[in-house]
Amino acid sequence: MADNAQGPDRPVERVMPDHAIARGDIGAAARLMSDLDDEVPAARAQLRQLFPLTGRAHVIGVTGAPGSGKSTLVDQLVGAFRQRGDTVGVVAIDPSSPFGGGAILGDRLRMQRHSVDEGVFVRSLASRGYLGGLSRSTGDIIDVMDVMGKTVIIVETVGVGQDEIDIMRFADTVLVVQVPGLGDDVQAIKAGLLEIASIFVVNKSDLDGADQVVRDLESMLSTKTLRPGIATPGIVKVQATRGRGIAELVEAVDRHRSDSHGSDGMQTRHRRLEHRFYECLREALFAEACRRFKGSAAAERILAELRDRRIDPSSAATAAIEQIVGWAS
Ligand SMILES: Nc1nc2c(ncn2[C@@H]2O[C@H](COP(=O)(O)OP(=O)(O)OP(=O)(O)O)[C@@H](O)[C@H]2O)c(=O)[nH]1
Ligand SMILES: [Mg+2]
Repeated sequence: MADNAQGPDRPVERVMPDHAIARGDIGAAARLMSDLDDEVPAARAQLRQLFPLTGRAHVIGVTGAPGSGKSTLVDQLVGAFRQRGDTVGVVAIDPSSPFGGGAILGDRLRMQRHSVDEGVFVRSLASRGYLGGLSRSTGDIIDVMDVMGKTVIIVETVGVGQDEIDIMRFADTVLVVQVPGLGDDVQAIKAGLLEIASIFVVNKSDLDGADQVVRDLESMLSTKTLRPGIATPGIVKVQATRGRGIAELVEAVDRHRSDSHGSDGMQTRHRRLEHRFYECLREALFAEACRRFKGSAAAERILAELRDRRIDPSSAATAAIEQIVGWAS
């Protein structure tokens, strides 16, 4: 934790709010998370105040196909990080279970060996119904855990869809879990996953075909041209059920972590923050534009022209913008 406190994201002159959550009040942290979920306005204001306390934790994203062993792996990682003195937050995102049953219950059971450990805080999030708000709630929870002083935060999410890729934008290190026996295709090679993977974890190495998965990944990585400045992802073979390969994986995470504290990593962190800013800006601008436009005389006129097909939607939008902010484009 000591080295985190001096991390590159923390200029010394930053004013640090004193807050119960930062002093270790777990109940206050849990309450803030629920209030953020329920969109209690005071909760957002509180998080705003706490923002200077964020940016210290190392955030690890874990993604991969359903059943690839992500939760088993996370459980092992929690054990390994705790053993060497890290404090750990876990965010488990479950896309399928409608009532917080199913997989989440499974995760809870698996995590039970850590449940009496004050150094571990687990929060499950059912993604059903969030419709795109998922990455914001995940970001909120990560921020609160960061304020709690967790030195490592692990986010588990199923490898499907855009949401998952967005969520991975919060992670400093992204583990993409692969397993043998899911067909010929290397499962990761959905567009985007290669771009976000820091380390490929080949799990279930006790099953036939694990070495083939490693070879497939190696050959894929050797032919793929990565964006400049992006390191080639490492590959680590593990058997999560028995903890085999976990020490090597932790080493690989550490290596990636120290690399990512260099100037490239700093840039990535800054880019991520800017990305969050632009997301907020887009939402706020759109809401403000609609507020000004709807019901105005200009809106009546522009929408009537659109309905008569005298102008197309894109020109109507440009005309609306001119009205709203006086821009011409
Ligand atoms: N043979 C073998 N089975 C494993 C290994 N790791 C996990 N499993 C099993 O794979 C199954 C799924 O494990 P989970 O950890 O729940 O997988 P998950 O990716 O979290 O699953 P979802 O969250 O539902 O997507 C369980 O039955 C595990 O015991 C492994 O290394 N070898
Ligand atoms: Mg799971």
